[in-house]
Amino acid sequence: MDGVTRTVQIIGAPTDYGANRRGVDMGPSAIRYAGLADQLRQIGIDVVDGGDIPAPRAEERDPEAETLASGRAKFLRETRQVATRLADRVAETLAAGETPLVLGGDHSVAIGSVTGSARDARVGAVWFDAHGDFNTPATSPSGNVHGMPLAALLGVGEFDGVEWANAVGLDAENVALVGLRDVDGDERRAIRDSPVTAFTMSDIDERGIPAVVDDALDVATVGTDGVHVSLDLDWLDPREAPGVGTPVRGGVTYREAHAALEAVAECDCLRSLELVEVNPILDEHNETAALATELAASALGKQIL
Ligand code: Z70
Ligand code: MN
Ligand code: MN
Ligand code: MN
Repeated sequence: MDGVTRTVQIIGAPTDYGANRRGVDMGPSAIRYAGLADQLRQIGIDVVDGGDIPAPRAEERDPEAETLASGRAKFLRETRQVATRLADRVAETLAAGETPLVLGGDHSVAIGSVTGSARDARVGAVWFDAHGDFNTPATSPSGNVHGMPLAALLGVGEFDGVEWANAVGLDAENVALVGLRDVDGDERRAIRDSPVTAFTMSDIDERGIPAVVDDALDVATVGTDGVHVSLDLDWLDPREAPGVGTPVRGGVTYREAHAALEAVAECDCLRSLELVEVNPILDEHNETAALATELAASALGKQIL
């Protein structure tokens, strides 16, 4: 992107049915309110806010959808509907030469963002998250689809047919998870059996964030046309990011997070970006949304000097 002004298109995906707590559907509003568009304009990016894609609200859902879950995945029909719409929007945005910046919503929206990003190109993915997001309806302890998007995207497990979820241009060999510290039993086995590369918090402790993120970006760029970065705010320590549905102690610090996303900018490989799991109801003075905004600016090239 050197010398070319990047145009970023903001796409809100206000879902909460993939998560275990209400409120994450307000993430797009909170992140916009924190000044996302202005902060990106200040670093010379053209910003278009494409608004929110329609997402079924809790009150409009089939009240039985939770119990009629297929396998053990709640609201798969809603997930599929939103993923399909979002995939189209992301693919159209890329076709127009713009960079999609998706605001969740719970992490189930990633099924749409990645499917769209990997529709007409070979894409790698870097997944900054406390969780593996590698459960399937059969292995999930909760039935919440936000714990399953990577499995769905890689065609692992049975999701009422996978053709709608499976990202054509994404190979497991080009997926790197970074910052794992809360993984379920069967999920752990699935990650170990998969060609994905997983870096845990122990790896970060031992090697430091620059080396780990450099390796993750290598995994995601080998043989691909670009990288999708999925940032679950629960990746950070809950002291820095309290406004998330599933806080897990022992996450990365504010400075490690910035260093990681600055490395993404440095890589000059960012194709699409998403910020998910910000829950304003659980937040303190919108600080998690503000942090998401800052980290997006770092990923898109903001420098201190
Ligand atoms: C657990 C599950 C989860 C958040 C992913 C948790 C999943 N592994 N939680 N992201 N915030 O229910 O599958
Ligand atoms: Mn996640
Ligand atoms: Mn998570
Ligand atoms: Mn390298």
